[in-house]
Parts: sequence; C-alpha cells; structure tokens
Amino acid sequence: MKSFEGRVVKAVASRFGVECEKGVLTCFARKRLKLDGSICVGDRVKVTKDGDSFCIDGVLPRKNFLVRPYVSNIDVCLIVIACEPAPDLLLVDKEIVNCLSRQIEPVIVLNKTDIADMDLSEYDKVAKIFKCSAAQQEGIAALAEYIEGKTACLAGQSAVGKSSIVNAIADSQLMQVGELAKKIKRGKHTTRHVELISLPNGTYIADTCGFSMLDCVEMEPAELRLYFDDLEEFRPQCRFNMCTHTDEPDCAVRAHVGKEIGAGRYERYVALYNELVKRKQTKFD
Ligand SMILES: Nc1nc2c(ncn2[C@@H]2O[C@H](COP(=O)(O)OP(=O)(O)OP(=O)(O)O)[C@@H](O)[C@H]2O)c(=O)[nH]1
Ligand SMILES: [Mg+2]
Ligand SMILES: [Zn+2]
Repeated sequence: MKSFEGRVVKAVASRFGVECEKGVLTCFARKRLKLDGSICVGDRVKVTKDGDSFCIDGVLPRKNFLVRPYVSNIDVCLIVIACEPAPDLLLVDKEIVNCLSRQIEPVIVLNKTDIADMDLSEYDKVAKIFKCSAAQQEGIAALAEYIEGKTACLAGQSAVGKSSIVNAIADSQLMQVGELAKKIKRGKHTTRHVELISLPNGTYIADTCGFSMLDCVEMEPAELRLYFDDLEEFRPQCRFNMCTHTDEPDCAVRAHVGKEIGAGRYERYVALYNELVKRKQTKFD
C-alpha cells in the first residue's frame, strides 16, 4: 500500500478533501481516528490508497488550532473590520489576545475604505495594519503579498467583507458573497463551513463563518498583560513588578493612557481583565 502526505482543505461530514501532488482527493478516515474532531481543516495528514478509496491514517503534529472555526496550522489571522457593521474593538482586542496566545500573528484589516477610513493608530504598536476595499480591488495586492506562502484565516463580524477579501485575493468568485442586510446593518453569516483555499503562490486562506474566536481563551487575569505589549512596555516603571495596571498605586501604564497608550485600548484591556476575573469567580462559585 502506497502512502503519501497531504493537507486537509475541506471537511464535509465524514469525508475530507486532501490536497496532495495529484490534486484534491476525497478521503475517508480510519475508524481509530474518530470522526468527532480528531481531523480538521488545515491538518497535514498521511494518506494510504486502499483499493479504490483513500484513507487518512494519521495526523501530523499541529502547530496550533482554533476551535471556532475549527482550523489548524495557522500562521496569520486577518482580523477584518469595516465602517459598517460598526466595529467592535473589544472583539478585535480579544481576537488579538487569542491569536498571540496561539502563536498566530494578528493582522488588522480595515475593509470598505471606499466608504470610510478609520483612525487605527491605537494599534500601531500592536499589529500590522492593512487598509483595503475588496469591492474596488484597492490595497488587496499588498495584503496578498504579505500572506504569500502562509496559512491565513479570517476573523471578524459578519458582513465586514471576509469572503469578499478572499475573493479579491483569489481573484475569482470562489465564495458566495452575501448581501448586507440593509435595515439592521448586520450580516447574515453567509459563510457556514470552513474550507482552506489553496492559491497557486502557496498561500492557504480559510474563509470563516464570521464567529469570533474569543470564548476559547483560557487564562488567568494576571496573564492578560502578557498579550498587551503596548502596555507592558511601561511596566518597568510601575511601582510593582507584578502590576496588572488596573488598581495598583503608581502604575506607569495608567500614567501614559491618553498619551502613548490610547484611552480606548486601555479601557478595553481593563474590560477584558474584569471579564477574566468574573469568569474565574463564577468557575469556583
Ligand atoms: N462598499 C463596500 N462593500 C463591500 C466591500 N467588501 C464587501 N462589501 C459588501 O459587504 C457585504 C458583506 O460581504 P461578505 O464578503 O459576504 O462579508 P463576510 O464578512 O464574509 O460575512 P459572513 O460570511 O456573513 O461572515 C456584501 O454586500 C459585500 O458586497 C468593500 O470593500 N466595499
Ligand atoms: Mg463570508
Ligand atoms: Zn502598571
């Protein structure tokens, strides 16, 4: 039996699309690799030809994985926002924390610049920022170049234009683009399944369903600051070495809010911190 390696680019029920030298093959999984989640899109797998069918025999070690959407081996996450639907920056900050805690590089993408621009200078020290209009094909080339050869996933609220960006990058209408529900200015979660799109230049893109990746962040409140480099920069000047920058006296971070640290960014740090404290309390209640 000949066996070879490939990458799972699609999962539908118990069938997997595995990309390999021969193209994308439909594969089944060995029984011992239970079908309830031991294989996900993004996995590098070993495949064996078994008669007329192909079977996944094993999954190679993962670099990382996300639960919602369920994708593995991600290098970069494009966190997409737009002027409409109105950006939820708390969600953006949670997604950044989630990325950093999983060795994924967060990249902020402001889409729909044909409608409005937005000041994102609060994030200058936090993540690489791209501005684009998928509709006008503006700023797309730079983004495509940045993710070349990497595996990128997209995150962000419904209707910010994730699928449109994937289309623009792939330069083809691979994905179904939904109408922004006009009255409520909220999307309809058009994209429902996860699929890795393999581009000729070695880039893989996972279009996702618009859910946030945040609920799966498991960490101690005191750990949060490790994912806020832009605040941590000032910690050496805080009175306490273990300062959480919330209510300690002589906190250098608080002293720089409104100057080098954006007030909104700091407020969201505190909101996230309090959320983690609350979660910890309810866990032990
Ligand atoms: N004006 C403008 N509209 C855009 C742009 N990009 C996308 N849209 C529109 O925004 C709406 C939503 O786009 P989608 O690409 O489906 O958004 P999505 O983020 O994939 O949404 P979900 O799949 O529901 O999560 C569509 O009506 C698009 O035509 C843009 O650059 N400018
Ligand atoms: Mg979509
Ligand atoms: Zn401090």
